[in-house]
Amino acid sequence: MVVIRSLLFLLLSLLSFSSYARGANYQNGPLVSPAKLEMFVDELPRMPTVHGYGVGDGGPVTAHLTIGMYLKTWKFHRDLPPTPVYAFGTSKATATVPGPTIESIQGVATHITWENHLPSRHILPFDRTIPIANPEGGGIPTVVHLHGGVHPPASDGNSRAWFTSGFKSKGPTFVSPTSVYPNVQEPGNLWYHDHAMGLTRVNILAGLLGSYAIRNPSVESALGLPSGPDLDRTLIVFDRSFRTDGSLFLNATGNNPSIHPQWQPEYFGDAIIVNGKAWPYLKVARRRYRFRIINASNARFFRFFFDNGLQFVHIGSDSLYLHRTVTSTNFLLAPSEIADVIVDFSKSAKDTAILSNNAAYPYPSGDPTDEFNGKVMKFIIDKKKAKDDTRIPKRLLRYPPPAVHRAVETRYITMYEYTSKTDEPTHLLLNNKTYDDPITEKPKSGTSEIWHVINLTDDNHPLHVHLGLFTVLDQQEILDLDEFKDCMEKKNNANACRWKEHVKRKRVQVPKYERGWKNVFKMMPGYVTRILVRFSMFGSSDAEAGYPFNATGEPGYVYHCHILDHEDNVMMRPFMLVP
Ligand SMILES: *[C@@H]1O[C@H](CO)[C@@H](O)[C@H](O)[C@H]1NC(C)=O
Ligand SMILES: *[C@@H]1O[C@H](CO)[C@@H](O)[C@H](O)[C@H]1NC(C)=O
Ligand SMILES: *[C@@H]1O[C@H](CO)[C@@H](O)[C@H](O)[C@H]1NC(C)=O
Ligand SMILES: *[C@@H]1O[C@H](CO)[C@@H](O)[C@H](O)[C@H]1NC(C)=O
Ligand SMILES: CC(=O)N[C@H]1CO[C@H](CO)[C@@H](O)[C@@H]1O
Ligand SMILES: [Cu+2]
Repeated sequence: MVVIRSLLFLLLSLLSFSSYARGANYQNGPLVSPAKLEMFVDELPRMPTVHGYGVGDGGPVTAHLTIGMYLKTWKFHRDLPPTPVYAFGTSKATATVPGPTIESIQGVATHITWENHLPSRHILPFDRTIPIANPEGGGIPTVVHLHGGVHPPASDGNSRAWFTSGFKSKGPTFVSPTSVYPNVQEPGNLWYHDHAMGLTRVNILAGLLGSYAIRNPSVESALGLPSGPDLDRTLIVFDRSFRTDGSLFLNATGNNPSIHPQWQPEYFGDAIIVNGKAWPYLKVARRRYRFRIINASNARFFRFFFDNGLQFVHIGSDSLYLHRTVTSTNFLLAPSEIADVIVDFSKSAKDTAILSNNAAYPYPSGDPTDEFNGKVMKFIIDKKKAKDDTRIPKRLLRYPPPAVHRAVETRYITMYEYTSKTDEPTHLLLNNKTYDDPITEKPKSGTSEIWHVINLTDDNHPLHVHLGLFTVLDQQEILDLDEFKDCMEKKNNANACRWKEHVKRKRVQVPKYERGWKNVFKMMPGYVTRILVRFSMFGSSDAEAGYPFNATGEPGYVYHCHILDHEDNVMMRPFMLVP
């Protein structure tokens, strides 16, 4: 039996690592121990800024940008050899990891032509047995999604709209290399990243991500917050492991190698990287700063806190401002969530502040953090107090509250994890459906819906809905979980399994800093989380307004778990808006 299994594994491995899948020499050399990388020796980089608008006579005008994806090397730490990465940039010479920060202006469209310049061998191992983009002509499929963006379906970076270098091969839903981002939505924080079918986790691990901000200069300057390139900083946080030759390490062996030769349910890296440097430092003045913190980890949650008790004043969550500021001493950020906070270093008794992390991994029931992944970066605070004429207003920007009575549809989204005989996860699905199963969610454009997200797994899954915005209404713990789970595994129907009789009356509220409109939320295991999703713009007063572009039609949008390893295999479903 063992022999047969080994033979089968060998055969599958050979099949799965066919010539183009097999990187030249990844996986060489032992892993770098995080203890070998001295912390706080590299300065926090500022990624290049690219303006998503041009200057016209009457003010900003639409810009047409070209951003490429390049194979190059990147220094993640003073003592690490250069690491082969995939980097976004306006040229190979200027490409960075993370990519350039794109700054757009509300109401002024940005057109971006995304170009793939990647040679055909991937720098990381990947799995060909999960649903995956499979180019006939070889090459590395990529497609860019602007996370948090409100844009037409053809510009959504649909997972099957991938393309390879020189557009030699294109996925079935590919329409155009140019995406149109109307920037009609509210000012706030977005990020762009690869979204190719079955390759998202490896392409992002390789470096294909960057931040994107939409600004409304007049509305935002009236708030009086810290602003300008020195005081308003974006921190893109992710975790990576390295080999001693500098290469990125991703385990080439799956947790169920006889089923999926390479896929593992969660990637965790040993080093915490901020703006492309492992545990960097930043010298700051003794005053207020604004930090837009993007969690771009594959699977690591972060619970951020300062070692010296400094507080965070939350002003935004995901892509929107909060209505009121919320102060916290620590907060939890799931993959792909964005926190927008003010930190006042004048309140620090010490001259240093270490941004730290204590989220178990996998969250919430995995290993505790250690001395390495428990630290993120260090702020070195100037001794003398700086002049500071910024302020933190109690009220920020107000958007309509969720109008539950206006919701036109109720849906149930159940999260299932499937395991092998040895109890190792093999794949995860939403509503027991694969990506290829026919579309079941067809919301009416310009309306709101109530979704009940039922998490029947042991993990916390950050659910992300493209295009829409949602507010978490409440979370109810499931009682008699085993009985309910049993029923769901037989019937896959929340009403038939009488879910209402299986939840605690007590409704658990979400933290105040997450009560605004969001595009990702952490779905607690063993809970039913109710969200109000709006597929509409904010109209005048509380009314819902339609999109100022055609949001219906092919290829539609998707909703998915933002743990990238889950999204790829295949916790992602399409949805289509209808008129
Ligand atoms: C890679 O994954 C396999 C299967 O889960 C495991 O046995 C092995 O220890 C992992 N290798 C490393 C270096 O983590
Ligand atoms: C980042 O997001 C991942 C995936 O959702 C999550 O596991 C991790 O805890 C988050 N990290 C931070 C720092 O928020
Ligand atoms: C889940 O999907 C599988 C594969 O399509 C099917 O065999 C099974 O009956 C489904 N389970 C439920 C409860 O619908
Ligand atoms: C929107 O696009 C779809 C698909 O391309 C098309 O069928 C439909 O007619 C369009 N609707 C409008 C109002 O243009
Ligand atoms: C059905 C199921 O797997 N439920 C899990 C939900 O989350 C709790 C807390 O993590 C677990 O204990 C349950 O097993
Ligand atoms: Cu997940």
